[in-house]
Amino acid sequence: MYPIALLGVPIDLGAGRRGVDMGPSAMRYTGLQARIAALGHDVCDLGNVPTPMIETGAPLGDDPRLRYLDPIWRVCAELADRVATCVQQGQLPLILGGDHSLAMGSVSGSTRGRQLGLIWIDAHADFNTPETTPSGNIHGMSLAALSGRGHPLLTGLAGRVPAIPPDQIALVAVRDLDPLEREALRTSGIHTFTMHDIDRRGMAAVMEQAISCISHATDGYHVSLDLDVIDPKIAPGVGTPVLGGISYREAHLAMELIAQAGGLRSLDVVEVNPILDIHNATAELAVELVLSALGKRIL
Ligand code: Z70
Ligand code: MN
Ligand code: MN
Ligand code: MN
Repeated sequence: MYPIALLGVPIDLGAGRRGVDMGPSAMRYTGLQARIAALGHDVCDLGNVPTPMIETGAPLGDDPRLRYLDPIWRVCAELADRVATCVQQGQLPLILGGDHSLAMGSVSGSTRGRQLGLIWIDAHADFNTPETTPSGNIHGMSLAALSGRGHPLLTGLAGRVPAIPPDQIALVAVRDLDPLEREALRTSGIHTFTMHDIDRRGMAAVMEQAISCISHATDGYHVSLDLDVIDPKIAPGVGTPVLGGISYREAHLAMELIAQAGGLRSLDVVEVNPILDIHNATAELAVELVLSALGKRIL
């Protein structure tokens, strides 16, 4: 296994609600680094990527369909460089968010000089574009941008468009789509596994298929885990709670299958919102899921 490099990105400019900027602290507070080391991994914490705040004048920009475009692009460009440097040094970057806009940077950096598959585990598809967004929140556009759709500043972060071709992307456990986003997703070529598929076929069958269909002609995969995929009864501390998510057991199973498949090259854990959390339970769960993805087993 690769040495692990932790990178925090306390960004909330891509989300409509404030609080996910505290996600990196909440996850570190649980003893994340020591617990990864206890699995037998080399692990270092590279600190946070500097992120502007609304209060200190982050520019909103003049397009209400792309709120905070310029500062989000800057943070993502910096994150992409830091992640690419980690990869060059043979590390596996673990990115602590922050809202899901940061994945445009982490995935772009991790796929630089190689072709990764992408597994996006989320209640949402994050497949809006400036033309379809109901909110103007860029965290609802990050998967679209990585697949080549959206504002050129965002689609261009990897230096090639698309950063990840749609047929190398698997979207898992989605349950909340906007009407125009849904139409775009249906014809996108992205391998999509909804909550319905998980209910019908079970998480193991879905994850095995998701991993296999993004593993042709790729050098491993990036996993982007949005904590709002988990049912809000178990994970209340997220940016956007949506009823009917995956269970605690299903979430662990998904991460264990990712670990066992052996292709994990980089990982985001995003949208943890300590303001809505109960005794840091969601951050604690996020960290447990990271440990499962990094190979922790019951026996
Ligand atoms: C909605 C939008 C979203 C995450 C919410 C919500 C998107 N589709 N993504 N929480 N992580 O505003 O585009
Ligand atoms: Mn998301
Ligand atoms: Mn989401
Ligand atoms: Mn494919």
